[in-house]
Amino acid sequence: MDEGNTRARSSIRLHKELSAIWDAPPGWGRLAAVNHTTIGKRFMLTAFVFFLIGGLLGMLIRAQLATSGSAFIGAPIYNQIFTMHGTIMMFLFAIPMFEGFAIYLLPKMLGARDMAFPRLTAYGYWCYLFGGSILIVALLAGVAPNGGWFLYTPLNSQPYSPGINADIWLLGITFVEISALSAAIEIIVSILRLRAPGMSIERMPIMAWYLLVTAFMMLFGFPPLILGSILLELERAFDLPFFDPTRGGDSLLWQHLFWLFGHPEVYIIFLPAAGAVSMMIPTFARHELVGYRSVILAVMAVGFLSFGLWVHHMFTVGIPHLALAFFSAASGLVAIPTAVQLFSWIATIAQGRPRFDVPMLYLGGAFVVFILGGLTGVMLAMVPFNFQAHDTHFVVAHLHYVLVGGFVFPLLAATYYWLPHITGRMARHSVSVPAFWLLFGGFNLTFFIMHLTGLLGMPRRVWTYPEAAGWDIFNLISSVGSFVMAAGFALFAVDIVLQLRFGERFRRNPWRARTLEWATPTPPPSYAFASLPVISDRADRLDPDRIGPELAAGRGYLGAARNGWMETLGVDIASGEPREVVILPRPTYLPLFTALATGAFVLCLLFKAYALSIVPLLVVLGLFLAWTVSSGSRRDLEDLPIAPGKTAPPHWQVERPPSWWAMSFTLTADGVFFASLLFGVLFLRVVSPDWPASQGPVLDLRLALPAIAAAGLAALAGRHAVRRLLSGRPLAVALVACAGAHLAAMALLVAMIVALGDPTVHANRATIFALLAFAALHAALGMIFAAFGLWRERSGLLSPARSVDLRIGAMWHGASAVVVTIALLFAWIGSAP
Ligand code: HEM
Ligand SMILES: [Cu+2]
Repeated sequence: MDEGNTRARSSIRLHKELSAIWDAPPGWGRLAAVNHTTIGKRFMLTAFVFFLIGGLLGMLIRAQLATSGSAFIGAPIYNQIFTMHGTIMMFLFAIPMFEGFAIYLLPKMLGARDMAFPRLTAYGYWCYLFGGSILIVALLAGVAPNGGWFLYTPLNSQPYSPGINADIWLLGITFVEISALSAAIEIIVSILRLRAPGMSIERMPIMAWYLLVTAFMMLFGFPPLILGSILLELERAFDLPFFDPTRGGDSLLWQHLFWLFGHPEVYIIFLPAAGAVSMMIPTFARHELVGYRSVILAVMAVGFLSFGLWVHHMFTVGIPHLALAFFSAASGLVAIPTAVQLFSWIATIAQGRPRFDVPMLYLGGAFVVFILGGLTGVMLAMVPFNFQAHDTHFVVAHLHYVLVGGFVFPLLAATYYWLPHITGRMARHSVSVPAFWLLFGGFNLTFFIMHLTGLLGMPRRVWTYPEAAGWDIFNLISSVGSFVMAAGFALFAVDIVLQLRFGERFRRNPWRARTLEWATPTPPPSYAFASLPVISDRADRLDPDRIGPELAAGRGYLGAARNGWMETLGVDIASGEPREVVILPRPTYLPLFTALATGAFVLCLLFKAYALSIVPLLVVLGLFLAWTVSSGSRRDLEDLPIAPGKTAPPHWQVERPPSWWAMSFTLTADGVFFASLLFGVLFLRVVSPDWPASQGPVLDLRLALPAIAAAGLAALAGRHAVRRLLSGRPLAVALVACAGAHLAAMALLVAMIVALGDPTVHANRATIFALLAFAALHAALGMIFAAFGLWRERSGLLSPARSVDLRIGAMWHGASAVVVTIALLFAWIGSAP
């Protein structure tokens, strides 16, 4: 028998064995899927459906604005429609589309078999679906949010928006955001830890850098928004006056918290798309990306800078001149790293031997549109011009040029580029080119005109305008343009369907790309790679056509099925040396059930059934604990063979497995959240005019100091338990002491909250209430962590070698002590007589 034949047979056997382990069950079992390929596709498909809904709303807006005095939709519905259009596009389309894209592609680009926390991926998807559905149902029921996608107060405060509309935004979007935050943590950990052996951090494909920076931006950008949403919901539901200027609050606090998120958000949308461009251009230019390192630096610079720009959305609210000058200059500055990327793309094309294909056509359109949007962006960053154009259709034109040029067109290019990977078929391209010209022409017709109507003074967010204004002809052209664009999207959809039905099949790598995702079979099997590649060069200089068959034959790492385990490799963050075998969880309904319970909790809050909401909350907690039942091992294992002559321990036996990193980044997000809260407290104390210097409540130090001591004790006991575990001594007493100390801290904090009196009388009390409640929550969760450690120990899941569960708990106990101390310090300063 010849060698090729044996190899083919053995690779088929390997394929069967791995499929048996990795494939989700059929039928209803699909709901239990946790695999990144499946969930990634679901994310993208769902995001696309939301895009269609959002686009439909955009068409309705344009239909209404086509002529003056139109009677098509009245003001109340118009308000809901433009608010939902913006909300859907930003939160339910752009971000989830990026998440789905990352979830589908990342492991394949990095040479891994899945993301680090597959059940979390699935949970995130269900949360997104349910949260998004709440918003759509509200739209159909006519109670959708109607105060603009940035939900400014006081318009969206209780007195001016008494209905349920704003609550739906606050709760529904927070639901979706929490899932995005968990995706961000998962993306960071997967990029840092789950790569092919030998893929050092300097060898990562450029996309991984973009996604890493984006995920970090989400880690820092979303907590302020989540905090703002919670505070506003607390104000709406319980009258805590954080934003009410008559009781020491300040509407501008909302704007700061919102734009602290909102400005980075546009880069969170733009960067993944730019990453896709940086992957596609080298393929079509047949030349590696010019200035790979400069691009990485530029992307990081964008990440940093974008957090210093939020005030440029607030130039007209009346802020000091110096601040205006600073934020204006800083806003102009982001043009530099953006230009670095543009020049790198141009240089790549110039140095290569460019080949033309449909994705390149769409990229060309993206360049033109994005550059125009960038230019109007620099205009808007100039304060005097901003005062003129603020809240006119000029801004609407600018934002669509940036979003469509920076996200939608690259996404269309990426669809043509990567869809063959998903389907295993090549696009037909028969209607792709006319579709492009309709889209490109229609887009410019729609939005270029808006610069003019804006300069002529047409405000945004008005449902109609008088004929005397003289804007009719422009608006009509703009509306016609939007229908041309819609025809383009329809043609694009037809093109995709044609590809799915009639596209030519191919085996792998149709574009002759040089990155790893093309080394999988197409469509990819659920385990992505039958064995994992060894990378000895930069990951954009590989040869998928050679690597692919080798991996399929099981010649790489982990090229055999073992114990029915879903395995992938964990590597050293910097060097990419293999460190551990990461054993991933099997398909399960738990994420779905947990998301359902979370949704029930959100609905309880929405309908103000606060007492009832305890039930789903406890169910959520219980289900999360149930997730951990199947993880870990009851005995220490020998190192496992991973390749001829090489072994590595299972992940629960190493010092810093993915879960340890996940906890670190969760605490980072928690820290950002806390810092935003402290910022809010300081902001109100310093800026708000109606802030009594002395008549605030007095924090009782006889309660505060013991609370700090108890929280510190909990942290010490937690660390002590770890030390005892590592030296093989019994540790139950230490953990019980830890839980007890948390309980004491919590009780003291609650006592202080009660002693505070009515938190609705003044923002001073409301902020102290928020600080104390945040600290109490940390103590309560600390008790759960201690109990969890105790339960793991009783179940025999801990040993000196398997200590990570306990060390994760100890991280929380430490963080909780810091939070309690700082919160009480701030509360005490604010309450000093
Ligand atoms: C599909 C074609 C689209 C059309 C015809 C369209 C049309 C419009 C119009 C006319 C407005 C102004 C509403 C007003 O001021 O009353 C608007 C606002 C907005 N659009 Fe679009 N749009 C489209 C696509 C997009 C995309 C792809 C995004 C983002 C990814 C987006 C994000 C927004 C946002 C954030 C607003 C501001 C909403 C607000 O003021 O609350 N749009 N759109
Ligand atoms: Cu901005």
